[in-house]
Amino acid sequence: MHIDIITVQPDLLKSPFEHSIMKRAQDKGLLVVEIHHLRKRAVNEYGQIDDYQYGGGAGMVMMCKPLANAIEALQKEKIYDDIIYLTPDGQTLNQKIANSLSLKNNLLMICGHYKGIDERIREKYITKEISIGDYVLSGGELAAAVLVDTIGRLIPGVLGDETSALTDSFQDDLLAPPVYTRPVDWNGMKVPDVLMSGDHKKIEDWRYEQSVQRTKERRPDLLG
Ligand code: 6GU
Repeated sequence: MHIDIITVQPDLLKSPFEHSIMKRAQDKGLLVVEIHHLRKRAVNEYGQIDDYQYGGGAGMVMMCKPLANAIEALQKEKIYDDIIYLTPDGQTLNQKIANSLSLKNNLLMICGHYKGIDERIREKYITKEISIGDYVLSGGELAAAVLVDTIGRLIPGVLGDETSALTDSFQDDLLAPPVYTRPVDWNGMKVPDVLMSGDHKKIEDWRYEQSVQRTKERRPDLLG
């Protein structure tokens, strides 16, 4: 998968993909992430990419021309399955959306700042609008990092069996069960006997029950 990201804060997007599973995905050649600095498309020598909003009001709006130029330059090289705008008024990200995006080949993500981007860019180019939750971030970069991470780990071949995404919380609308490692007795707190029984069927049943119980207690909304 190839993911292009257009941003005015390229430094914010350096580190998130240089570690752990995102690094492994790129090292294996399964994921390429390319950051594109919108400032290179500025309308003047001062690096301007935003302007006051029509109708008045506080906050700047990202202008059409720099964004259109950046998007169209990238579209000359690739056909995008989706052009995604990260915005608090988008569809709230969940595992189902992540699963479906993980099957795409080329994605373009646009990070907004200030009051956001001119509505005409949304109308003309954007095919999906995604929010990562009901709170406000200073810009779309951290949201883009979250989106790339959640998609990237689902790309076939990125995770080995030992870290299979299939057993993650939310994968079947259930939270993950509790997990334990050595020692068996930590200051009098013991690991549940069933996990040491060696009976795989029993362990599987126990984990499923724990998942259901945990989901009922913490996220009854997931059970429908
Ligand atoms: Cl995608 N952008 C911003 N600026 N804030 C957010 C968000 C996105 N998702 C949740 N809050």
